Amino acid sequence: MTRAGFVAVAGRSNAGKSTLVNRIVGGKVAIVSDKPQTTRREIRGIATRPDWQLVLVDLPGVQRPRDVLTERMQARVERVLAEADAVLLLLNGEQAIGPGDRFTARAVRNAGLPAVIAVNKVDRLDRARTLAALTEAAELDLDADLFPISALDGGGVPELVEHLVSLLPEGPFLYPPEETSDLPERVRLAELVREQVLRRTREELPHAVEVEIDELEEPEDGLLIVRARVWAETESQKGILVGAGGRMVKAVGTAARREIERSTGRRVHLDLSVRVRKGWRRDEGLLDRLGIE
Ligand SMILES: Nc1nc2c(ncn2[C@@H]2O[C@H](COP(=O)(O)OP(=O)(O)OP(=O)(O)O)[C@@H](O)[C@H]2O)c(=O)[nH]1
Ligand SMILES: [Mg+2]
Repeated sequence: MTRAGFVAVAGRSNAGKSTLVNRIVGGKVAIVSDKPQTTRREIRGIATRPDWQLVLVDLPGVQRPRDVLTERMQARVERVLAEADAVLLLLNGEQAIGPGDRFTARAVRNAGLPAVIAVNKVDRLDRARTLAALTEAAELDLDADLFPISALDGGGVPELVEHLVSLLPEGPFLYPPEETSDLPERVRLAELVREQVLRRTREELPHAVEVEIDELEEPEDGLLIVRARVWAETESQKGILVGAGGRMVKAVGTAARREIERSTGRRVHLDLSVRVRKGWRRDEGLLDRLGIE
């Protein structure tokens, strides 16, 4: 009999949730950055072995909602917790436990699901600090097993995966075994562009940017033409994204094209344009179209 089910991955922004999902799945299904609130959509990463299928639901970092975008992100977290088979609470071992972690721990307790806590980034901690982080995690008062891990180098991850699998119900696979993510191709490609924007911007800009794929064409075998729009909220943000003499948009475009080529195995022509759309984070219609539900 096989096991299969959903594990919601919750935790503060920057804890390393997307890095861990990518590590377990063995490919890039979610983009990663050192900026807060990188993940905006629920992303399912699927790992399949002969006798189990683990579907990890990578969630946006929990925070206090401040606009329609973040309200939707928060509501999404609650919905996913309601439907999962188990919850993994990921903590950033480099930081003390804060109100965000306690908020998530409460949500996990209320959901009444089997819970697991992993303390991440132990590659950056010595033994004493790892122990202190684990002790602090135990004080969250969740009935959960504790795992010290490094999503970055993979340390401790096999033990964590083995435990998560033991919490899954018996049943048939939920996705075809070769699938690693449930995102539509357009969203996946838009995210690869946004990742390159995040790498090159600071402060308010990462939050103000969204990317939409306008057109996807395959005029000949092995060639993919991608037209993407980078949305900013103000003219001055647009100026930064375009850069002096178009240098920024060019650098983003070159790096994103390489990522898309790697991910699709095709030759890619990427056409990027930067546009202003005031208040897109409050625009319900646009958020629907972008798949942020
Ligand atoms: N040293 C170290 N860095 C890590 C580890 N895991 C993640 N990181 C880094 O932490 C940062 C945040 O990682 P993400 O995976 O984007 O974090 P997240 O929890 O998905 O964040 P949100 O999507 O904003 O909620 C990135 O710079 C990662 O490279 C780890 O095990 N060790
Ligand atoms: Mg993330």
